[in-house]
Amino acid sequence: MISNGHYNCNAVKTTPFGDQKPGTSGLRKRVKVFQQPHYTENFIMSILKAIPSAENGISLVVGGDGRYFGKEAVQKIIKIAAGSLAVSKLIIGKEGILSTPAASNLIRKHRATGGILLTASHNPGGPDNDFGIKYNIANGGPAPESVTDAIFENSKAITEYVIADIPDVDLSTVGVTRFGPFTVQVVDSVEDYVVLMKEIYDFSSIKNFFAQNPNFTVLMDSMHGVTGPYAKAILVNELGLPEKSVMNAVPLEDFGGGHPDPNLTYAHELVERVEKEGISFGAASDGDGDRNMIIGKGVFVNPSDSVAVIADYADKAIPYFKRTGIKGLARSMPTSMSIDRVAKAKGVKIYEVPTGWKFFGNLMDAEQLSICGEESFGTGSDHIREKDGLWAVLAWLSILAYANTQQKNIGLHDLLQTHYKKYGRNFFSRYDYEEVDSAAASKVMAHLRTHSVGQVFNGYKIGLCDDFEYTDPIDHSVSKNQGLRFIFEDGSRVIFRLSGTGSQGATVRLYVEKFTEKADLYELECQVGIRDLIVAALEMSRLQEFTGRKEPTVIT
Ligand code: VG1
Ligand code: CO
Repeated sequence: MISNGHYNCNAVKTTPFGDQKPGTSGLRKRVKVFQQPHYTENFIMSILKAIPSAENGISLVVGGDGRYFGKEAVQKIIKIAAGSLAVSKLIIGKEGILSTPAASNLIRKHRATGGILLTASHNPGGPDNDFGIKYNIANGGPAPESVTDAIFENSKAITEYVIADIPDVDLSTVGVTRFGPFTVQVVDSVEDYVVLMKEIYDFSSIKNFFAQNPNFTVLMDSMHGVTGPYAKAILVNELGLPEKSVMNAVPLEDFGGGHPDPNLTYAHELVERVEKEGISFGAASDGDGDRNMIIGKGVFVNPSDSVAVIADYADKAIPYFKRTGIKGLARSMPTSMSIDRVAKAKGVKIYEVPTGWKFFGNLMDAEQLSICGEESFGTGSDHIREKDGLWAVLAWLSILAYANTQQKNIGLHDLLQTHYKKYGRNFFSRYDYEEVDSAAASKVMAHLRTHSVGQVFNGYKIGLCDDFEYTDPIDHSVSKNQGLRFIFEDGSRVIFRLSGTGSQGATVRLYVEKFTEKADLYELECQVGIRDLIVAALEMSRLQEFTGRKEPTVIT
């Protein structure tokens, strides 16, 4: 037993679990795995050990999406942080709740050393589902691979962790609790985030737009994830929309049994209501509030198009970008090249990074990147270092407000069609094959690696193929094996990746993209537009034969 004169600390002997390797975005496992004796403690200790000591002590923001096991994990973090004697302060969201973007904002605002985010994002929650722990660094963004590798190495060598003998901290009231030199500050989860959004957007112009278009209806589905209170504060309290504009607004530990992933499959309740009630603007966000989906009656905004349209309008429709200008644009490799055309027209640089938001952070810190996105319903900017679901919703509302000052009655469908007319259309679709047998998934990838330039599949001739590799232009770190990429001679692309966020078996992601400038294809249903490319992809991967799957789990 050790004492710092204020409380006792107990060293607990432990042994490593070999599987604590963070994936695309933190460590995600079944709750039951995290509930094993020492499992969560080992990982928290491994994170703390990877943080360099700070002169005035380490300060960390802590919070999560409210999923099952979150509150227990917060209390464990408090005790291990106090026990480390290196951490001087924790800033924790009330009830342990913080959306991922709100946590990113708090880290930056408080100039904290970093943050621990308790979320498995879009993965289902509850005792039989997933939990997750992610470490973010001082810029507010997910830790880069150098840090997650260090955490993994620590977890493989751990022999003990130290836990302070202090009582549980009351997370239900905002305030400060001191244990000698160690402070726990519980903060309002929503307040600072609303302030940030008001700095970025002109709320009064959005309100004006609503006032002048009384038939314009909004429905936001928080999917019982973390954004309910944030969406209410912004859409209802600030922008004056009726209370009923936010559905599934109460965060639940198991997301009401749903899969809190805002896509056409899992957000079907929203999709059905938008169609039935003729809603003009529908939106959904995921468990931790960093993803977004934008739809309207009869229209789905593909995330790759979404970031391109936002980038196109940002410096006209959004005060933040009127001030900062557009420094550069970026997308993850599988995301369609729609935004590349906007970058070209604007004369700014476009960056192509691997999948995962952590790859955008350095470019933003170096002031070379303003707006970026991923095809996986992630859109964001350099206002924080995470993707941001409600930010995207407000971006689209701002663009609609602006477009309607130029011409009357412009809706989502008009904005997309105008975009296609100006830039052409990138058909894009992603097929997910979830919980596939891991060995079968490896066979698919191995078979794909045997292909080479010049081979033809369903009429598509391979012009370039590689395993995507990225060298960070700022710190020159190299990330290898980021997805198998086939670019055909007509510029169409087919990409295969294994997911790094699943917790069971393997998830194979197949991405296809095809560009057209034929105006008669701008209204075409996307799946029809890419059908022949899907045939090529299935043929070249022999995916159906190896995995036994005839259909994907989710099509976006
Ligand atoms: C997926 C997405 C990726 C996203 C990541 C985290 O990763 O494809 O684009 O950044 O999830 O999103 P993977 O490795 O499963 O393809 V979130 O909202 O779950 O933090
Ligand atoms: Co998320």
